[in-house]
Amino acid sequence: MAQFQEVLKQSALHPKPAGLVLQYGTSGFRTNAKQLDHIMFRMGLLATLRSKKTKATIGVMVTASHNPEEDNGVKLIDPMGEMVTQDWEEHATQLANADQEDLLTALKNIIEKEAINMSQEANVFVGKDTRSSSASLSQAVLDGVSALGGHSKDYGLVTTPQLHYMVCCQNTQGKYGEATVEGYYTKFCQAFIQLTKNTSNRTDDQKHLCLDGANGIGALKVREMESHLKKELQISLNNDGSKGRLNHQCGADYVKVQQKPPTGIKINPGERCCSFDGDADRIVYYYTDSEGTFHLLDGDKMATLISTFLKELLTQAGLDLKIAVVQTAYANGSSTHYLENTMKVLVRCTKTGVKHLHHVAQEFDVGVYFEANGHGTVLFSKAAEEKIQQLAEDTNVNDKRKKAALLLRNTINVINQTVGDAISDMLLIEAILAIKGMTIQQWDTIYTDLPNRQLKVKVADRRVIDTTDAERRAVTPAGLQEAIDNLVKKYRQARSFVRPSGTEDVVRVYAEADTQVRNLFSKLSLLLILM
Ligand code: 16G
Ligand code: ZN
Repeated sequence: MAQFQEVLKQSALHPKPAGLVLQYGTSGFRTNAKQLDHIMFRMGLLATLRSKKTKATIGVMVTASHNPEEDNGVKLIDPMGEMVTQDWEEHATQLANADQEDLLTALKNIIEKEAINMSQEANVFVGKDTRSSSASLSQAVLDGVSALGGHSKDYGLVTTPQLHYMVCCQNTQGKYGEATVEGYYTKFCQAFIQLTKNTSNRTDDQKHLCLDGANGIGALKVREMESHLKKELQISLNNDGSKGRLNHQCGADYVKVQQKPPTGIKINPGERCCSFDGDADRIVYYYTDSEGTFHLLDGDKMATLISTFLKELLTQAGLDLKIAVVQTAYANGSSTHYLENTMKVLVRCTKTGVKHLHHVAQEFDVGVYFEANGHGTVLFSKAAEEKIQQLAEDTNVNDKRKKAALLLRNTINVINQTVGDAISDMLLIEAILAIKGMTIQQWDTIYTDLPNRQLKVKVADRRVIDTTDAERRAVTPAGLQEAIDNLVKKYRQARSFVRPSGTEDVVRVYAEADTQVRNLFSKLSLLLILM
């Protein structure tokens, strides 16, 4: 077929370096940008096939998130704006690793296996972050799409969650919003303004937020969005990309891992600050107190604030909807304890990686999911949205219930339900703090984090560690979990686990305990070295 001839011709312009093997990991392909040209072309091909298969628009995002500038990566987005399904991750890995001369065979295998009708039309949305390599790499994706005769729309510079949003809008015929950057700002900012409009005692201090844009795409997009906020949120933007390097000593990942503010930003004591990561799908909040001590409010603190707010509104609205919080093993034990025992909210734990959390959150009427690292959102079931909508329109309910229903409706509209979104999460958190008249310090004292430590260990083969129970227990190598258990039980409120990383060739070690965490951690490290 002529189509395949074109693929062959075009693929010669995007050759695969011999011997290079890459895997579609937790967040797609990610490595040094120099190794990715052929991957991008092939993901253009694969997205086209996925579009034909699903008869819907598919997204391809070129980004390496919080990785250093010299890296890049690519992820596929499914029709409803969610991560591509697991079977297709396997197709992605196969296609990526086929030798140049076997590319057509690999492609045809997928077509056959998935019974794809090649005459079906295909549409692919493409977006990219601000890395210098992103321009040519996203062009390679576009080349891949056109080689298979697909139609593409290049959104250029967008955040990862913005591209997820576009895909969802497109495939729901605009019901979720308009599939443009302008449509995105309008939807989320309008909802924010509605939510904050009756918070008359909100002071100027509460309207002011200090933001670290990680010198990335998020900073650019916040600038574009600002006028839509009509001064209801005044953002002082740092690390806007005009001087510093992407993610260098700044951004959500740096702040979370280092447990300190980004370098070079002047923060006044008590000032409310937040950091985005390099593609703006993660956010963390923080402040320093009058003694100069740094306080981090991570994904767990956000999940707690948001779920508490939603639970209160559901109760006021008299709606019997099932709400749950989904966390990973990295969630601080204090947050889980608070949610389960004080808030009486159902908590579920899943494996690391957004797709796992998203999937479990879909099981509930209202599913709040957050990774401790600041990636998270809230999902509302269709039935829940309908009940809230009905109540908001009902003229026969009392003021209290009506008010709660209206707040819930606007809360739904300020949330990007397709994926964790730093911009949308920021607007949601800011709205909740405004409505509750709460300072960041008050939010921080809802519960106190247990001291915790994280470490990565280089081992010969990280796959020797196999885990179960949402990565909280090691099954192999034999004796490891037992040794950890024996250590942990000597400390109060202690918990520890090891798991192989899904993004780096290392094993990650986590431990939390009361004041003795340092002691526990050094013993754990010793244990792993000896294993
Ligand atoms: C990826 C995941 C993130 C997870 C991290 C864990 C997505 C979009 N991102 O960045 O959710 O926390 O991997 O990395 O799923 P690790 O396996 O190396 O600890
Ligand atoms: Zn990211």
